Amino acid sequence: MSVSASKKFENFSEWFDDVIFRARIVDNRFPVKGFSVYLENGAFMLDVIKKLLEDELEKTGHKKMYFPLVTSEELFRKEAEHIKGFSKEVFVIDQGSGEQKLIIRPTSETIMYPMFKLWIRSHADLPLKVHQSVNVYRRETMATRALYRVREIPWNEAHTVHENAAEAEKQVREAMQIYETVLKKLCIGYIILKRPDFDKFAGAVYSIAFDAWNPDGKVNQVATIHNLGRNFAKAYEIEFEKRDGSRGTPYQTCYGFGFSRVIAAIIAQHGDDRGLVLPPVVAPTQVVIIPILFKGQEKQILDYASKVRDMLAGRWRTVLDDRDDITPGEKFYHWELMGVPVRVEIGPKEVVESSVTLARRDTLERVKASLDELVGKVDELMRAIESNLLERSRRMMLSVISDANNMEEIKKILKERRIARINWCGSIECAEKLKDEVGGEVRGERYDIVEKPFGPCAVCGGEARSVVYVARSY
Ligand code: PR8
Repeated sequence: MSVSASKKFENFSEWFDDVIFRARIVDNRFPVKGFSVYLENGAFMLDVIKKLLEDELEKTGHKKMYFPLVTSEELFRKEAEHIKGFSKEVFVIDQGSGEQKLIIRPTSETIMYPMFKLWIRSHADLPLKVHQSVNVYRRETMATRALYRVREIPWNEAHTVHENAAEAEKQVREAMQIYETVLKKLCIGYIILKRPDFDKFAGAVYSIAFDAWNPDGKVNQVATIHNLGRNFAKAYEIEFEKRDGSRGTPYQTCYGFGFSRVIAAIIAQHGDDRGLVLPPVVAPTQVVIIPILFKGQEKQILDYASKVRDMLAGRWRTVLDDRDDITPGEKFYHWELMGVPVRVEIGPKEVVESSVTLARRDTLERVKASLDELVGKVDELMRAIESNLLERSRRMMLSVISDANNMEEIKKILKERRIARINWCGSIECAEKLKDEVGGEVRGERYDIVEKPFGPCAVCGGEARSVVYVARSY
């Protein structure tokens, strides 16, 4: 994949805004900052992704519940770090006439945990694992960006409570596997990083994050997992009777999966200058059949195309585009923009031969198949598209990372819209210097693999404590 020869890589913002609008994902013209409309294809993808994730959560014993949209100021203020992190970002409903103000959830810890306190009595009530797919609201002060940084955030949040620290630690691993499973199905390339302490979730002991590559070099944090230790349990007075009969404070985790950012990653990582390229699992239309009509043979061709549609429709979301007011070329253009994985072309030759011509969206390759082979061949193509997209995206993730040994090298890498891997002494001063002088954030060290420092701190030259990734972000 060439990093320079396309509009997507050269002028990402323009490409992205154009594609999400024309492919009917999002209309971002709603006149309130950070709020937008999910059009039919965006809404469809959102529902599919939600279902993929919820299935994995249910399989691993998470119970689905729905909690209120609001919390009270009193509940919101219980965990000191949490307030610090979120108080500037909340939307407040002023009810007037002396009634207490309500705070719209920026996340649901302060709404769920007072209920956990009521529900948890003894070790027999643990582990408690709940989740909900809802919108949360954050008055983002930074520039908002469709899907990437919004103020109405569609996500899934899961919250768990455990008897001891080891169980909570195990839960972090389980959450990681769940997110990996779903992101793999969507063919997304990412790295898993443990955030530096200064960037962890407000109130957490540590946070890990999934950073997905983006064509403009900014990383896209699609999901995070937080080990909360006992910080919230203490603040919300969640206690339980331990196995030995004594009272104890449980350990908690929470994790969130940002649906809009995942949609953004699918579009940004797989798309090309013709538009969307969708992994079959999330494509609203998976197969489009385009009849190439010739004078005098319209009926035979359309009848044959209908037969082909009937063979595929029960298996794949299939559309027969039999519009007669636009040309086949215009139809190709339209469905390529929509990212439909497989196109079936049917002209007079195919009717005579009892065959079809199949075109795959990811590589634009075309192959012929006989009608007998049709179903098997389409299945095969779908699998091939899925594995190609995954491979391509994973390769891209690795190829945008380069080692840097000093500020100059870091600057150069970020300028090339890439991610720098550096040795870091661990000091906040060096992280701040990076931010001020090269605009890069220390995103953290790898969580899934161990990486040992290979030189001194790239910023101050002092002894390095860890290998971290530096990038710009959304
Ligand atoms: C938590 N509490 O809150 P988190 N636009 C789009 N996506 C966003 C935005 C935004 N403005 N802000 C966050 N996200 C924890 C875990 C319950 C769940 C998405 O964690 O603040 C991002 O993908 O890290 C982020 O990783 C995820 O929500 C969780 O948000």
